[in-house]
Amino acid sequence: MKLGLGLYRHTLKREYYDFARQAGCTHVIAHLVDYFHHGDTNPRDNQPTGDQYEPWGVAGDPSRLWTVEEMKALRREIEAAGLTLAGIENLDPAHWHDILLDGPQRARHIENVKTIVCNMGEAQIPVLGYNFSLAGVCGRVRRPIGRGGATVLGMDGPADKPLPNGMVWNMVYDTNAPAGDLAPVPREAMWDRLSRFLEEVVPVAERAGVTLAAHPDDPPLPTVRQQPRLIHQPDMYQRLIDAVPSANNALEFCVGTLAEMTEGDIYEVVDRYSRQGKVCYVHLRNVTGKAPHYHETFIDDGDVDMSRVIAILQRNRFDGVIIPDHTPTMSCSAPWHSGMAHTLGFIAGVLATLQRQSTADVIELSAPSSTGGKSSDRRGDTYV
Ligand SMILES: [Mn+2]
Repeated sequence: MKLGLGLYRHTLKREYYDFARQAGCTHVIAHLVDYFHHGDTNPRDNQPTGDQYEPWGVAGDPSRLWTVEEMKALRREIEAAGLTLAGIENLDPAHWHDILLDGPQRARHIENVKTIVCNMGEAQIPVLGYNFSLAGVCGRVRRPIGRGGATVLGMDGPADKPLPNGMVWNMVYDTNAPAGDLAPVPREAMWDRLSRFLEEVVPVAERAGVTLAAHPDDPPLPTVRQQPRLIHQPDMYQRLIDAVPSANNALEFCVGTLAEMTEGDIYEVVDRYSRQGKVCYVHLRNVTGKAPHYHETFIDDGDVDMSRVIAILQRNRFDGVIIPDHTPTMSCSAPWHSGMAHTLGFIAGVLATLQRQSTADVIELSAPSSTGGKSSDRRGDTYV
């Protein structure tokens, strides 16, 4: 397992790379979408927040796709700082909104995504994280209710205000959209959109050497803003995987979102998907409660035993990157950095402990056993 840090577009610079290395990271996941563009309710010193129904910001230039040259330059500058660029997280709504909406520009937007995937392959960036969601990450509120009065994000109940025209995935893609709201999309129609997307793009990703990694719907509710969510219970990830079986169709495995879901046991869920080899990379975040009544917590302070989650991933030979997802902000002059450093330190500590245990196991297993040797069965088939 590798320790990484996710960096937003405006933080893709040397100062942040050095911070990542100092905290023990070897890898970076880069966001190229600028979620904060014209985002008046979305300050740049934290994860993208917005207000409960306010969008993060305005999407990018629809005619300007990420080029091979800029992605190569990014990979090289990250490598020059001593890190590896493990992947790019999220597509810009400007480039693919009509795939989500099944709109008139769908064919062009499919070509956009294929081009981006091919460009990534040429730039030797192996992973594209995405989130196939109409409402996106929205409906959350901020409260100073974390440990020590830390400000955290969460939900106080459903978020059903309809999605206005011109907005998708919590960003505005058309500032001149006519007044009105998007009519609710039938759930199966949305699944059909996802299946068609995968059928068309996965073969291109295979040839390009790029893995598509799907984030579950965060927050995970059957509907948000009256639009269906596809991955709002743990079992639904399997439908996505089975839609187009391929090593390049995998998961951006968000433990916090999965833990917010009302069904399933988070440890069994981690075991089930990592055992299949479908976990491409991991977002690690702790929470307390279940959607739509939950809030984010410090990594060591929520409902989930994160050391157990990491131990299950290790036992199933997960060898990808773990990044902190979101954290509460801390009361100091660098609220985002301190939250991240705290989480990274926790993960690094668990990884070091597991490494020490596995080394001890090897020593123990190679020594003559006086008890007839049941030690190789010690880990058994359970996910505990
Ligand atoms: Mn996540």
